[in-house]
Formats: sequence, C-alpha cells, structure tokens
Amino acid sequence: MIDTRALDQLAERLRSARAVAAMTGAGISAESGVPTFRGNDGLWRSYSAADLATPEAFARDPGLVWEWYRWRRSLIARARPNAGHLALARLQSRLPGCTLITQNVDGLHHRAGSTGVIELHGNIWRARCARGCGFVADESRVDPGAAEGDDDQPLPACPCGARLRPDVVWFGEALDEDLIDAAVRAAGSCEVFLAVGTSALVYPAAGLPLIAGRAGALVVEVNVDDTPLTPHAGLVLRGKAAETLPELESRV
Ligand code: BV8
Ligand code: ZN
Repeated sequence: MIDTRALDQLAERLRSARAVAAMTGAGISAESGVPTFRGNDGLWRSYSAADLATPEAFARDPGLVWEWYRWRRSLIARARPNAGHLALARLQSRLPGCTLITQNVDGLHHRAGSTGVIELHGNIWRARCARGCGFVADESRVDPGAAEGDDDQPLPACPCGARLRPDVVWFGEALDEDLIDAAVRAAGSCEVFLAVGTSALVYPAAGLPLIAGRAGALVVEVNVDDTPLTPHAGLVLRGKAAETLPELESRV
C-alpha cells in the first residue's frame, strides 16, 4: 500500500525545489519486461550478468558476449516504456532543473520522452570500436532478432579492422568523465534526489545519492526491497516504480 501522506509531503518538496535529480537502475525497466541485473530474472543461460559485462569475458569469448547483448536487444526492442518511465518524463518537463541519470543501457527513458538523460553506463543500441579508434555505430535500426540463433554470425568489425563491442561500460572500466562529472554536479546541487529501482551496489553510481545526502538533499528511495541505501534515505517509498511514480507525479 503506497504511503499517501509521504507522497503528499514529497510532492510538496518537489514543487518548491529549485533543483531535483533522479537516478534509475534496472528496477524501473523490470515492469517493461527487461530483466534486472541481480534479481533471479537476471540470469541468462545460467550466466550471471556480472560474468558477462566485463572486458575479460569479451576478450575470452566475444561471440558469447555479443549473443547476450543481441538477446537483450531483442527483449528491449519488444519492451515499451512503462508508467514509471513516463511519469519521470512528465516530472522532468514540469520541474525546472530536473536532471535524469540512469545506470540502464536500454534507452527506455529516451523513448518515454525524457531529455538530456545522463546514461552513465552507455547504451546497448550503440556499438564502438574495441581498439578505440573512435568509430561508433548506432545500431538501433539493426534487427537484433536477425542474428538470433545464428551462432556462426560473423562478429561485427570496425572499419579500422578491429572488433566492434557494445558501447556500454563494463565492470572494471572507467565511466565517461564528462558524464560522471555532470552526475556528481547534479547530485551535489539538488534539493531532492530520487533513487529509483537500484540495488545501490554499483559504484560510482551508488555514490551519487550519498553525495546528495551529504550536501543536504532529501534522498528518496523508490524500491520494492531494502538496499544499502535505505538507511541513508530520508524517505522510502516501498513499492513498484510503475505504481509509485505516477502517484507522485499526479500530486506535483
Ligand atoms: C569502475 C553496463 C574504476 C553493462 C553496468 C568493491 C567495492 C566497491 C566497488 C567495487 C568493488 N569491486 C569492484 C568495484 C567497482 C565496480 C562495482 O561497483 N562493483 C560492485 C558490483 C561491487 N564498478 C565498476 O567496475 C565501474 N567502474 O569502478 O571503474 C576504474 C577507474 C579508472 C580506470 C579504470 C577503472 C563500472 C560499473 C558499470 C558496470 N556496468 N552495466 C550492461 O548493462 O550490460 S552495471 C549494471 O549494474 C547495470 O548498469 C545495472 O543498472 C547496474 C546496477 O544495478 P541496478 O541497476 O541497481 O540493478 P539491480 O538488478 O542490481 O537491482 C535492481 C533493483 O531494482 C533492486 O534493488 C530491486 O529491488 C529493484 N526493483 C526490482 N523491480 C522493481 C524495483 N524497484 C522498483 N520497482 C520495481 N518494479
Ligand atoms: Zn576502429
């Protein structure tokens, strides 16, 4: 049952806030049918996401890693932004200085109409040169299903001759400096920080709500479960993002 008093309180704070930041994780896309990273739906053929989202996995078996990303692309291609994505897009358009940060690579916030989204971990629809020559391809028009089940599908190659890799940040890889700097600035200067659908385990993203709290912001957690962030949150909205966020947005 959503705590309506807490929602009213939060809506009041949002209306008067000069700057708001929201950071989302895989939980906001769960209700669009996109598997989360650590939930039991986060497994693929008995591999854990963390085993595959690494440069070592790609170096060891680029075909396997590309098969996993093509499988995820085929799920995401069939997914639609849910009421949680849409509520955040409406909140963003109505609240001045509302910055949306996401750890997700599925592009669903953009499809929901959000603008200026800080995609900390990249975007699954882009591929980039694995050697770093600078080539980047937008593959959002490529039918991910075309490659499905075709195991001897040749690995995508960069015009420079190196391999192409998904344009996402893997474990052990540095985030884009400009993106993490923009996210830290937004977290350090906001009055309200919404942490939505994230297990608050992956750094440096998980450090952002802590930066906001230390700078005096009200940190709000929207999640179905407790996380390491819960004790640091000034307000916890225990529930599904696709139910809680529309309820909140309708009060602002
Ligand atoms: C870096 C892109 C340094 C790929 C991803 C020990 C301690 C601390 C840190 C480390 C450590 N060992 C290693 C590290 C660093 C590591 C890290 O933090 N590891 C963790 C696991 C301990 N971090 C890194 O490696 C980062 N890089 O540190 O680089 C560096 C510096 C300079 C030079 C070189 C290196 C890079 C991290 C980025 C990894 N890439 N994704 C891809 O997607 O394919 S991270 C991956 O996890 C996804 O992006 C995902 O979004 C992210 C975080 O997970 P969540 O989004 O939170 O999702 P999760 O499934 O975990 O949780 C879902 C939540 O939703 C749950 O809480 C659930 O209850 C909730 N939920 C479910 N349904 C709903 C819901 N909530 C609301 N409504 C619902 N309906
Ligand atoms: Zn190249």
